[in-house]
Amino acid sequence: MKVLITGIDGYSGWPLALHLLARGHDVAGVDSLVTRKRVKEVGSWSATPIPPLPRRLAAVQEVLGKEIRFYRGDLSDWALVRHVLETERPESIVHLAEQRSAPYSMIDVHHAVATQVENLTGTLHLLFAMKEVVPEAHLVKMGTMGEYGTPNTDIPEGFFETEFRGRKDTLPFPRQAGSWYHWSKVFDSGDVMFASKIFRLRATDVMQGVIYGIRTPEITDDRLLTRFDFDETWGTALNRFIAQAVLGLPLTPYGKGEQKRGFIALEDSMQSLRLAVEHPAQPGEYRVFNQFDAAYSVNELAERVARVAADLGLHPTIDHPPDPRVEAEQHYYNPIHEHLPRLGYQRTRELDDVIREIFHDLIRYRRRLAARQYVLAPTVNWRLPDSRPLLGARNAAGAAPAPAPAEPTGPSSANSVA
Ligand code: USQ
Repeated sequence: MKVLITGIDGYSGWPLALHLLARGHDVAGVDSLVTRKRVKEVGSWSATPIPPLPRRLAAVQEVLGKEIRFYRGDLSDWALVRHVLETERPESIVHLAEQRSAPYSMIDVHHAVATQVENLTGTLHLLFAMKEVVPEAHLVKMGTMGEYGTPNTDIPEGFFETEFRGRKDTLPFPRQAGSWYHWSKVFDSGDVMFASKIFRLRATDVMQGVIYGIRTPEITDDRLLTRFDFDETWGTALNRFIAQAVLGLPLTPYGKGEQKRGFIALEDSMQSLRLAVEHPAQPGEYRVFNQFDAAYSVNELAERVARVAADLGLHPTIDHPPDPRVEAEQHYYNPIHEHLPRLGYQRTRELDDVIREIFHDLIRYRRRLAARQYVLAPTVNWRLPDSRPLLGARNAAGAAPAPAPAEPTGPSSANSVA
């Protein structure tokens, strides 16, 4: 199948391209490379060294013997979006090109606005371009489980049956997002649902849980590694906890640590996106998949990381910094996730095995973590606007960091855990 991936240079976009190529799909991608810039903006870098895009593409050619057609540009550019769709005429579009960080969107008014304008504009451009150029194509849109928030009821897959004053209907389940980023995804979902109705587009909205992991089977060469963020803004909980353990820093479940989320391994997330691509929605159909394997509290994650770390001879402690976010620190959480298994989805990775795998890689790249250690502390506070005055220029204590050493691109020596 001809698949276009928007956001192909990102954490999920890159391994998805490799996964689809390995299964015989034809892959093209578009990306503005803005995540690379934004990670620099907060003073960080990927723990795994990511080659410049042309070298990444050359590595795909050399290692996998496959070609990815690449377009550099931003989905805010209507002419570019039309051009890519007219040139590629994809059968399926996996839309990942959005600002993906909740803390980044909470930094100040400018980051909130940039997040919402960018995410909504890109999606609207894609929807209109699909209508004009490839109305038969299927859109697989990356949403987020965080759109639902943490209601005190089970969470259905997008829609639920309800009765009010004696009348029944099937309606979208209420959304109660917890950041400007998560709200941008809610608004996007509304736009995709509406466009599928009026333009009769095929659409799947994937409510993605928190993804963890560093490797997929197609990553057989260091040049094919995906990015791995560990800073407060771009790194997600489990990935950050492992980076903290490698550096001998306390793990940081925020507040009481009983906030639960749905989690899925990177490799299984790729499997589920492929299944969505290979089983398109019907014309005019807007369907919603909840995409995660199991729910864990952040305390459980920290404890599991600490156990695996102990097996590796590390002895991390667990700290509970005050929660910088406005979120329930203890709550009911039981989302339903049945649609993907009906398409054949099966979990293949166990949490502890992936934690071990991430440790293995992060120990190799310990020097890169150590050189950016100051980005780990939480400084973006949901309650205080403009809580982080100078991105990338201050450490947690408010002092400017020492000038950054040159970026080490090779792994540290294998046993440099201390
Ligand atoms: N958390 C900690 N300690 C940390 C970092 C995070 O306790 O050091 C907590 C947060 O307070 C939150 C939970 O871990 O309760 C998850 O936070 P996260 O940073 O791992 O993930 P989140 O901000 O929710 O966003 C991530 C991705 C986003 C995706 C979302 C899926 O960055 O793109 O949409 O996961 S979900 O969480 O289901 O909405």
